[in-house]
Amino acid sequence: LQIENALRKALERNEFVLHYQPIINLYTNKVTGAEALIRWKNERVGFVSPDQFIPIAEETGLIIPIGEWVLKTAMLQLKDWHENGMEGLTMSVNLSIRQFYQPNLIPMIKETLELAGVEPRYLTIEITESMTMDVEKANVILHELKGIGVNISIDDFGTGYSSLSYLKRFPIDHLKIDRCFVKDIADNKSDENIATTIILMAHNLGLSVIAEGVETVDQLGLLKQHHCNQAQGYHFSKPVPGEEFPRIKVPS
Ligand code: G
Ligand code: G
Ligand code: MN
Ligand code: NA
Repeated sequence: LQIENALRKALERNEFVLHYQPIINLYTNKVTGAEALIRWKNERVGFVSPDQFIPIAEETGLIIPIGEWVLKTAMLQLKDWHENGMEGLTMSVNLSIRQFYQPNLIPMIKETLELAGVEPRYLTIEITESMTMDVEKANVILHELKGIGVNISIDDFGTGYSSLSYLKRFPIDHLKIDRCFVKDIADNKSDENIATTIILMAHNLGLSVIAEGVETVDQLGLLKQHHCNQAQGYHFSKPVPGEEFPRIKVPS
């Protein structure tokens, strides 16, 4: 309850900040995107991880204004980067389930893109498998999102409820392999097989693949060998404040 009360005041007190983690194209070794990740620092409860407060924000409905703040902040940051040497960079923003099913979602995204002056093709919306339990409703929303021109990623792929049939039906652009499948790919043959099977399946469905949680050169080597398209993880960079992002150097 202490956290809930603090969370209610966090927006007006400017206690949220976004950090950005680079997404690297494995064919060019260049940063092609950023994922926006929210951080909260409260003077009384201290630093709180999104794993802790996003669920509370969901329950209380506070996720709606917080989510709008995230999108607006990320799009204004992206506009600034586009105007300062990072043309073509894309921005990925995580949606939570309540946001996804909120009736105002599509107009809110359109208005935010217009306000920031960012073209929809530079925005990627990340959703998780578990948000698509209501397959019919999810399919309608995903088509509306595609209709305004944004890209869609399935985040944490492989960890949630999985019906492979929806992958074919949904208008998805990218599949993000959850970091638990990346962790042991270089040490464990069956984990390597799982990751490579996900990549093959995604490619057969016309999706590009992003590996999450890449921490070592060995993991990266295997992912490249199996034609994974993009990657993110501590090997390249942890999520950093906006000021630091343009200075990130990609290790080769
Ligand atoms: O960055 P890590 O930074 O600790 O993020 C932990 C979890 O919180 C991840 O599952 C991530 O997707 C989620 N998360 C981070 N930022 C946001 C956000 O802006 N909105 C939502 N809905 N989830 C977020
Ligand atoms: O669920 P989602 O993929 O949006 O969450 C991203 C989370 O993964 C964030 O908490 C981010 O800080 C974390 N993360 C990013 N790269 C790595 C990595 O290389 N290793 C680990 N352990 N976590 C990572
Ligand atoms: Mn994500
Ligand atoms: Na993930």
